[in-house]
Amino acid sequence: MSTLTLRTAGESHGPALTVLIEGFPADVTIDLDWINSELRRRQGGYGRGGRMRIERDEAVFLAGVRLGRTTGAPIVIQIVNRDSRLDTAPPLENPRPGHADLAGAIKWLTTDCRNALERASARETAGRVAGGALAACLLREFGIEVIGFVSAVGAVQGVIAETATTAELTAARDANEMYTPDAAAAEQMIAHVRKAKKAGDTVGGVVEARALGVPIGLGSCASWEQKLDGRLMRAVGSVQAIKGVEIGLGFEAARRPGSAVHDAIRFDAAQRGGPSFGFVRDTNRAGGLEGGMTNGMPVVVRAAMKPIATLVQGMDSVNLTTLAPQRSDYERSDVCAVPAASVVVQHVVGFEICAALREKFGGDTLGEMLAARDHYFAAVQRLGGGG
Ligand code: EPS
Repeated sequence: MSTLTLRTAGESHGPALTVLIEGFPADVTIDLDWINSELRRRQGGYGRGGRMRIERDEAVFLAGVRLGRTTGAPIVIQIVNRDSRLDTAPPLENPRPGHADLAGAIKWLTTDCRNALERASARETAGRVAGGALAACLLREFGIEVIGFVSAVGAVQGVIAETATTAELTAARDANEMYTPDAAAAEQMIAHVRKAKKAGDTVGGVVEARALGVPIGLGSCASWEQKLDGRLMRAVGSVQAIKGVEIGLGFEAARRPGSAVHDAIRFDAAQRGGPSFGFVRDTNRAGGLEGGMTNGMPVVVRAAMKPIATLVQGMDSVNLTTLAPQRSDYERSDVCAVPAASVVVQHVVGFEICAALREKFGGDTLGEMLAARDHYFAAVQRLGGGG
């Protein structure tokens, strides 16, 4: 079966997070050091709170891997929580506006928001990063690279060249604590977070993921649920605190005429062997997706993250037992988790592209997938004038 799926389980302060991945092919070499370095990157970034000084996230493969390679069986990854104290964590009865507290407590018929907040916590994203980093080990075999970075924090907007290579973006991004390739903006972003922290407030921002080397034809226009743009938006929109997702120009496309939105097509024989098969665009306003399918250009997805819901200063709320007005509860939290979100969005985008790659090229093993890819590439070369 080639349907790639990822499920997670685990509470923020439970014993561990668990990830179950099914539909992953055999014979993919696991780059465990790199997976763990991505987990560490997710823990970092300027604006994180005390929890990240406690945790040392590491992926432990409990199933589906033997001698460093996948076996084709379901894969289980565990990430142990050091701050494991679920049964002694205090109840929370004054829901934080913006968190899952109120809706979760009502939904599960309790006045204690603890169960909902434990599962809704962004700690869950460690599991999605582990799964996405595993998927990246497969994407690499196809020459596909996904990078994530911060493009804005609050009103501070970074300027990031559309034509930069992943190596350039990675080097610039990793040179500052804001995970943004724009060094000058990073300093202003850090100052903005520092100011919010002093005020007992929190800040959000915008993150971007770019996938390079993705060939034309992943996803489908045949059926709405197979459309890759919709699947990417669902995956990214489900990341904790994300309130907006756009592909390519996104909302800006609505303001422009068609001639300033669509990406003209030209043929360049020198690029025939590449992901565009020579059907080149000089702009990428579509963000690499047309009709629910990849078009050979980089896939570009941006996400808006709202500020963290836990405010030191609190907000007006209501006690769920007394129904009297109360300031919302304060739990130890982050002031800004936008850098962490850039790592998460990078990996959920990578995972969805990997799922689309599995659907297109199928097979039980990496070798069969690569053979199907070669067959597809050769068949495309036979189209049109090259036939
Ligand atoms: C979170 C609250 C904080 C964050 C947490 C998300 O955790 P704690 O309540 O233990 O201080 O640090 O994020 C993570 C633990 C993580 O791994 O990203 C929340 O309420 O969502």
